[in-house]
Amino acid sequence: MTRKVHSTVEVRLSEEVADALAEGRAVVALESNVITHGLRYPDNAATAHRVEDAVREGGAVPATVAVDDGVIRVGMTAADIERFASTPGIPKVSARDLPVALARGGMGALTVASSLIAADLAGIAFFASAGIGGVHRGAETSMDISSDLIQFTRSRVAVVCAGAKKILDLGLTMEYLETHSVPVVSYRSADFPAFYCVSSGIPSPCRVDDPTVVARAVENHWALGNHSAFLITTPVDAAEAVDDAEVDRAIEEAMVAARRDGVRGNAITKYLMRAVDAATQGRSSRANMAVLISTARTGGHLAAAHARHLA
Ligand code: PSU
Ligand code: MN
Repeated sequence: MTRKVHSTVEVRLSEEVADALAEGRAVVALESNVITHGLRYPDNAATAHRVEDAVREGGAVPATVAVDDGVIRVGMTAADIERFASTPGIPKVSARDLPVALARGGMGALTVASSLIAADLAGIAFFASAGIGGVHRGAETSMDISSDLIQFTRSRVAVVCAGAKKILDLGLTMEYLETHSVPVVSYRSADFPAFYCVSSGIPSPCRVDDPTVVARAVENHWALGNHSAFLITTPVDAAEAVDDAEVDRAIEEAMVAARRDGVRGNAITKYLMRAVDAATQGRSSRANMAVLISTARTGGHLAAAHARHLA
């Protein structure tokens, strides 16, 4: 099924996603940058499938989003996922890169920010990913703030995540979200999580345990006229988490190496993640896979509660 939006941008929904949306069933959008720039092949392909299965277990239809052949694809086949996972050099496409990526044609991997644009255009209310971008450590001199945060102020999508990676400055990330009135609700947990660590050490501004209350709150946010995201956090299972101190040390070392190698801009996230993975002998990658799957399951469960609320 094909839909044209704003006359020049084509948003192509898979039949399953189009049917689910038409019938008011729950759909959860999923990013593709984590496939191409997060994990390595073949772990990335296997994880992308397990993430889709987890959304289904939660009670929703998964919709992985990507740029393919100059159109925004919403909902991908197993063959599409395999192609994205195994093709080297697919560009990372964040919000500002999207117009040129679509004009050029070819493949593009969508970040959280550009995935929210795709979800909003397709009419999908929920998105799940393990770790959002945020304010980087040292942002007071580098000015590096992920456009994920800016997009949260523009897209009407509920974002389910395990907080943000510890490679970021999580305190400043929370301040940014507060300044821009992006609600942050922690589902069945007290702290703002830190991706593959259960807690960032920062208490969440708000804990909610009832999925119906989450669903109502999301709708209230939009009913109040906000054209912005609603953040819901869910932490990694303690058994899958990595040790805080070990990750912190690895990050400090990776940041020194990044400065030495002159890495900055949109390449820094992947560089730091890979360095932390090497320093933890692959433990952070395994935790990364676990947290992607658990977040997707909770995303499916909350999207289903939201669809029931609207029914
Ligand atoms: N979180 C991860 N791994 C990732 C990313 C986030 O655990 O690869 C990606 C997401 O696609 C996110 C992007 O949207 O990094 C943010 O990049 P930047 O900081 O350049 O905006
Ligand atoms: Mn950046």
